[in-house]
Amino acid sequence: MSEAAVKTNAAADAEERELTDGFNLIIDALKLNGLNTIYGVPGIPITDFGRMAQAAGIRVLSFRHEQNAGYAASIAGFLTKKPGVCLTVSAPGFLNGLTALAHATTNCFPMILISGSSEREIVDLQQGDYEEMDQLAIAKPLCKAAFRVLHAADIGIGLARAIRAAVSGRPGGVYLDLPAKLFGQVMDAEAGKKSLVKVIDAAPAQIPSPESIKRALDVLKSAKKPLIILGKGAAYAQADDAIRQFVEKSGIPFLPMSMAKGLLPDTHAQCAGAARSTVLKDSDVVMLIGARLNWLLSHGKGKSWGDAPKKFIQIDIEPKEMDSNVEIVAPVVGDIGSCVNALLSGMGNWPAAPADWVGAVKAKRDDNVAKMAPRLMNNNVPMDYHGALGVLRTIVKERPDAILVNEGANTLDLARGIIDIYQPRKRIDVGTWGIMGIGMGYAIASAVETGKPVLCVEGDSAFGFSGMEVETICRYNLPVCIVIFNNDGIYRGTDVNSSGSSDPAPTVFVKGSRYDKMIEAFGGVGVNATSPDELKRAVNAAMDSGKPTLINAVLDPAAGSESGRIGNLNPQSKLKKK
Ligand code: ADP
Ligand code: TZD
Ligand code: MG
Repeated sequence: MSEAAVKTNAAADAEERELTDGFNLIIDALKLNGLNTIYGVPGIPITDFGRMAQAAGIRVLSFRHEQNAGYAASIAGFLTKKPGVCLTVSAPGFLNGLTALAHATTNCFPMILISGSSEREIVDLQQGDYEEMDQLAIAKPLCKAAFRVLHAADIGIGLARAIRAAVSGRPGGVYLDLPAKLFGQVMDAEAGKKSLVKVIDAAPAQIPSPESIKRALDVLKSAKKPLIILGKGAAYAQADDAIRQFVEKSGIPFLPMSMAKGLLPDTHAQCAGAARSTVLKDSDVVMLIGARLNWLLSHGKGKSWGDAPKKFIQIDIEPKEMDSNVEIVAPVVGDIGSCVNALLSGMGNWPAAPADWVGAVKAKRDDNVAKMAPRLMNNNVPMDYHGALGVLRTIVKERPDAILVNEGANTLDLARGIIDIYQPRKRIDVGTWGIMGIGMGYAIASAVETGKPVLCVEGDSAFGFSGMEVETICRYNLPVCIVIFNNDGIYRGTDVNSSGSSDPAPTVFVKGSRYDKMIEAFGGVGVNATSPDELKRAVNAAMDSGKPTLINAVLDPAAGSESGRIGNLNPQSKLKKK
């Protein structure tokens, strides 16, 4: 046969064989594993990938900034127990997404950041490719695992590894590096199909040892003043019924961490939310369920925990979490569903919780709630936090299935305490880092993943970090109502520049800003609310209509305090000039 004839035969063969490529294999691998939503920002080298994914039935939500897309993916992971997927371009897009990946890891949310990258040969020789960066190396210390796929035939395995790493054990963020060349790599379609992996049992149950369960129950039974603390790991676990049964059977007061609110309603007879300082100080045995003894719990020691000796029981999937801050006398390592069910089975005829303790906690709580009540009914103009939050508290009570997103300083701390939550995973907020900027990303993912209405309660500063995504909310016509607590600045709007120059002080913004006008630019509903009554009307109208709405709630600029409730963490100079 002549050389020309051989070539023609080979071409004919190739034509007959069905082919696939990197683009299609990534899409097929995602779909095979039930990852049907992508949050991202398009550009080289992933523009066509986004289009093709959309055409193939994946929901592709295009954001204005990768950080917001990343936060959306991270909370999608929290809400669904499947890794949220964020897709970015190389170097700058990747870096923008990286904050969210680190955030996901810190908060124990499963997420996969997929970034396109430039050519390895050029990156490794540092020859200056378009958006050149050694992304894999940079991602590694900031996430739970990081992988790169170089060959189309490895896409299936690469994604399987990413999914397992994200959701198994303690969940976290995973980086998946996809160089531009991979997308166009062609291979035989049949072989491609075979190379895909449907991950079986991605987060296997981790059964606690029977001894650890017995030890924990013995310690708990010995307590005179027991306390259960529920953390966002317990909310993530989706073992809602078992947790409720366990808490109720034990009769022990429980304290929900911010994002664990609603696992049992905040109005539950055993809820000690409004008696927080009392129960931390006076308890003698504390059982942590999916909550770490980090700064949010004052590391389990010091003034807020009082002088009385305490014993800690901790349930967590991560063995290394035990003894991280104080001694854990009864570590229970396993997934929360398995652990709590094992506790329930071992409880037998559980004695009633000590009545004097339960009574004392309830009395303190009822007293605090009663003291707060009149402040929440005030109709002051300009509004203060309590007047505005009193209104929102009632609205959430009447609409318990709405998801509340919350960020800010005073806006966060006061809303967390005042707005009762009635169902699991209905309150999402700044999390472990106390981060500003989660607002719009969280709102978008909540609406997309759950189909429920979303209420965002945002400080004016907090909102600014993700504010441009109101266009995204309008574009996808999501049922999101944003309320901005506008006090003209960070903590307060009253700071003055003591230098005598005309610059404003670092913590204040333009006075009398009208954030409501922002959403009007994109066809959403904007409302300026100056009193609790106006606020109430506007929020109810937004929640009824489901239309994207932004309410500028005009607050007294002097109403807040420096750093909200965590002013004690804020170093302040005693030498500063007045
Ligand atoms: P919070 O901020 O609400 O106090 P943290 O984020 O500090 O909560 O703690 C959550 C804990 O829950 C982490 O230590 C994490 O390992 C753990 N966790 C997450 N998911 C599970 C699960 N399914 N089973 C057991 N523990 C879990
Ligand atoms: N940047 C990031 C990413 N996270 C942060 N937490 C901060 C900066 C610092 N910071 C806070 O801790 S709260 C806050 C900032 C900038 C804003 C508080 O102002 P606000 O809320 O308007 O959102 P209030 O109601 O005025 O207190
Ligand atoms: Mg403010």
